[in-house]
Amino acid sequence: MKDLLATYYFRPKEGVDAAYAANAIREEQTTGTWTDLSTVNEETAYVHALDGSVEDLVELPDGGYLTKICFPHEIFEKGNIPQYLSVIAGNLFGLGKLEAVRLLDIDLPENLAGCGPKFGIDGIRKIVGTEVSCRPHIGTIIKPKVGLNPKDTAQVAYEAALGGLDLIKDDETLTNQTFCPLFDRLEAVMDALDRAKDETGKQVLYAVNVTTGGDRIVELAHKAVSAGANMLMVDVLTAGFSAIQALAEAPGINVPIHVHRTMHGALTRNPHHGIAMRPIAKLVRSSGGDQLHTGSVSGKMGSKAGEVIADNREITKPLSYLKPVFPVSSGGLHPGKVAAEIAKLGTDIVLQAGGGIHGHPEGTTAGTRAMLQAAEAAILGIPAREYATSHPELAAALAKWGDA
Ligand code: CAP
Ligand code: MG
Repeated sequence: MKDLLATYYFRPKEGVDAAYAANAIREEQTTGTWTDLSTVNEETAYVHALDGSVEDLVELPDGGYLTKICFPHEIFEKGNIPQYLSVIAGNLFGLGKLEAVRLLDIDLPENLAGCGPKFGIDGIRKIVGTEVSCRPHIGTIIKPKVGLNPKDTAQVAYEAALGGLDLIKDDETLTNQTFCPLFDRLEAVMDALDRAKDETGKQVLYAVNVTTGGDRIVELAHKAVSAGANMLMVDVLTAGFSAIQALAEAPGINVPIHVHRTMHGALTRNPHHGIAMRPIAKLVRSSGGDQLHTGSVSGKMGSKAGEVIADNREITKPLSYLKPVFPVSSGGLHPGKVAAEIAKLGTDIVLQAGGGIHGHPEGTTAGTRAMLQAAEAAILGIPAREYATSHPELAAALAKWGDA
């Protein structure tokens, strides 16, 4: 199918017929408005090619409705994701006849898809050298999330790398503030990772947060790569999908893109209204994000396990035209939660811990080791408490945070 099928949940206002409401969504998002138009007549009847259609309407036990709307592919400007969103996720959220409406999913056809990730899971694993071990990547967010200067940030990165992890990243609110200028930080962290590599032999990724205005992000990313960055990070919802797309398509930016989703709760959290994570995740894959925060099953952020599992399946499922995205499980994780994450999400996952590493009683290196030990235990099928009897770093983490 060349057209785009969008699935919505909606609740009509009292007294509004459900079929009328579903059609009102279709009309508002395609060729119509609230009344008939003199500009649509026999001579301009060709515009009806863009009318789209309501394909399905099902009443749900909670009194809401599920509907699928088919948008003709010609209504989209290929590759223009802001325009896609104005069609599938635009005015409809404010329609007065609706109590609530939520975009649940999209079937984005190949002819409308973007270039996709340059690296994907296999490409990232290759850089780090984990392609044969079949374990999750272990990552950390440097904490405190803001405030450290470049020298101290690099020291934390060095200590984390000594523990053997795969990924270090900036937090979503750290960009290029005066207390920690981006290029000073990048240079110091990459130097620290080189020193750690001399000791461990292992290449660690550092996702430097290049989130900035649309007129500056590509230039900033180019400069970051020239200065030695081996991964870039973007806050997709604050910067926009175009930011990812611009970086993924820019010649010369040959490093993976880590995608954070800060602000997503404003869209995803209300189960009846807004935009579910699924379409956001699919658009990130299409735009070229290599790894993406999709939520955890046991962490602090209130994600729903079933949705995280299904979203991860969608962004990792094989497609001939888009590489799979590495799903990132993060937010309140610590070694005691690793077994639950692996049991539900598998091993093709990035498990990130900020507080759960830098809050370890013996410091960052021990915290990193404890996360890796917890992953080893889970993969071997050994309970963390049992594994901890011969792994002191894991024992100290479990003593502080427990194993649930
Ligand atoms: C995790 C994190 C991430 C959250 C965001 C934080 O840190 O860096 O931003 O994971 O949620 O600041 O909370 P901790 P999500 O490990 O210290 O909790 O991944 O669900 O988008
Ligand atoms: Mg964060």
